[in-house]
Amino acid sequence: MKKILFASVIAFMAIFATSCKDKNAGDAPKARFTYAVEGLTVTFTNQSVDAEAYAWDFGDGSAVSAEENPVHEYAAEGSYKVTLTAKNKAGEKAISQTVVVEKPLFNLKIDGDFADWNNLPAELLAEASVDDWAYLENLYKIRFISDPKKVYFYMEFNGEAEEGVDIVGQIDMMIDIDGDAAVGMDTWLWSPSGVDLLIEGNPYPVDDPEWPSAGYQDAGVFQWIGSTPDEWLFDPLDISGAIEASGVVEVKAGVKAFEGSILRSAIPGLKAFNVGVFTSAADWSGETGSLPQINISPDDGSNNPQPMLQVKLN
Ligand SMILES: [Ca+2]
Ligand SMILES: [Ca+2]
Repeated sequence: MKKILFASVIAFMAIFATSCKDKNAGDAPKARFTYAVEGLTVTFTNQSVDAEAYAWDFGDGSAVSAEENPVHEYAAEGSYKVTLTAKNKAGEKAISQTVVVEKPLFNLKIDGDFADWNNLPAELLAEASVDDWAYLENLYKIRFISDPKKVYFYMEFNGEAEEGVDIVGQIDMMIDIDGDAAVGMDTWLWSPSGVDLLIEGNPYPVDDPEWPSAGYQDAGVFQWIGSTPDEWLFDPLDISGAIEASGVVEVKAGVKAFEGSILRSAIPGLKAFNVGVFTSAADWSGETGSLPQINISPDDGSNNPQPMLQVKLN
């Protein structure tokens, strides 16, 4: 009898303890997180439920962080076991995930400061400049480089205006994205061409009620839909947000430049990036620049187009 009574007391106490916990302290939290890797930097997003405090162990021997959504930079590439412990008055729960970070191929920021273009791996950089005898001479230099996420570009051009019209007011990037010169539009500017994609925009802000633009980030992206290589026939692709661009900056008297990037995943069917760039006056009155440059012979006037610039896609 005594034994039974004792058991009942225990049972009663257990029920009492459970109900107390439910009423006053709630449930132990659930620990959850997601993360995004950019080079050696990882941005963690906490998705824990019912937590009041956190402890992040980044798995690299660094100090534990109590931040809710920390950003952590690893000193070296590798694979790290990251543990998030979520806590509240009722207890704590931990969850671990393995995070892999890799050294970026290079560091470029789209910020209007072009010094970062001087420190890039030469084997990845594709560039072209103009000679002063070129037929179209106002686009001075183009540079392209790609990492697994983006294709970056830098362009330098005549920043002057004639009778109030910018000599370089439209910039067209013509791109062979399938690496097949036999598919796509042909041009007289480069050979072979095989253009499948066109990116066209003004690097300066345009205050036009019909076509307002804050800069090259608002450039139009178009897919070639012609049936014969001589047809200039393009359909707009809605990939808003895929282009990033700095403002135009004067780099020396009369010479202006800007930089930008294109998100690779936004371009359907991107297998190659062979590119030629031409510029037009702001009022579309004529072409003003082209790179790789047009080789019209000073001797006999014959046109000997160069191939487009081949950008290595890593
Ligand atoms: Ca920069
Ligand atoms: Ca093509």
